[in-house]
Amino acid sequence: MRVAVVGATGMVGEVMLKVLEERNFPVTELIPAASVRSVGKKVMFKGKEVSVVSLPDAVAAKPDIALFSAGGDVSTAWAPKFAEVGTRVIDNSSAWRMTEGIPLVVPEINGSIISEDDRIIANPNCSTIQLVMVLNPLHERYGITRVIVSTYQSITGTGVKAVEQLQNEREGKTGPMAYPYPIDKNCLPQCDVFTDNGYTKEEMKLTRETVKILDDDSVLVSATAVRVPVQGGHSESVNIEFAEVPSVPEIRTILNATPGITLQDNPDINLYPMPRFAEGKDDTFVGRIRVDYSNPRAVNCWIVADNLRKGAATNAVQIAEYILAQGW
Ligand code: 2RA
Repeated sequence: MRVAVVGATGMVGEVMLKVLEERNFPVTELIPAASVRSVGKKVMFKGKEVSVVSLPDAVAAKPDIALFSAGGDVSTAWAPKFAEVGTRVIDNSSAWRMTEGIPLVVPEINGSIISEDDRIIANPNCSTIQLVMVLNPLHERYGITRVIVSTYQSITGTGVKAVEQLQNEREGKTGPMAYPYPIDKNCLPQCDVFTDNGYTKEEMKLTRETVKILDDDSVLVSATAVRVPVQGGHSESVNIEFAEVPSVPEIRTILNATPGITLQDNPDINLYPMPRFAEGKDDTFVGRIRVDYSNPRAVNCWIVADNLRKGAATNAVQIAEYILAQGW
């Protein structure tokens, strides 16, 4: 398949190339595309240097699939142009996620909503993906009524500028700021910008995308998104309320049997998920599952995943694999 990676020189774009290689996706021609300032740069793919091309040239190449991770403005402007030449676009930006008729997909959960006619498929937000990976099997078993989630998000979710800010702060240097405040030895209760309702865009993504993916607008979601000086992945403390009193042992059994989830839950040996050990892996890790003694119909848990992999690149490639498997 001819595969374009739009934003190939960015943090997620580079992981997309790595995941395509690792999973041996049948790429017959790679078309790395980026902004004008990156045209001519080289990316490595399968041991060979490939030149980055402009977006118009990438459209002209009529790729079968285009993986996008170049920001919402580029997706808004260019995804339709690729779609017009028959390309199936898998977009990692937030541009199309809540658009009526655009599938918002975590393949393990709702891959089947993708139809042969779909030309733009939205990849959910990283903190949403790891959350719904755990919520979905439990929603199917018990019915979820309410979710309260607090995230502890890696600076890699912001990008290279944030990684450089943390590095500079730790080395006692000044430099460009990705955040309004220092991030080292600090936590910022702000991921992305604030909206008019007092919540950040990240918190509203978690709230709205979760309901769309579970396809159940009766599920109530309340989110607080926090940026922490961590690089391996996002962590989430989640309180899940069900329509009936759940069984923690059964919840553990269900999650342990769910593809894409690794259960790490044994307080006796201090076993629980951590971003440092989730980094570079594709599973969603869950632990600290315990009864909420303030509400018999609720449990608490802790969810961790590499936000650049399952939270972005790997989920996008898995969508491409799903499409490939349909033989369209
Ligand atoms: C973040 N989820 O972590 C957002 C975008 N990657 O900043």
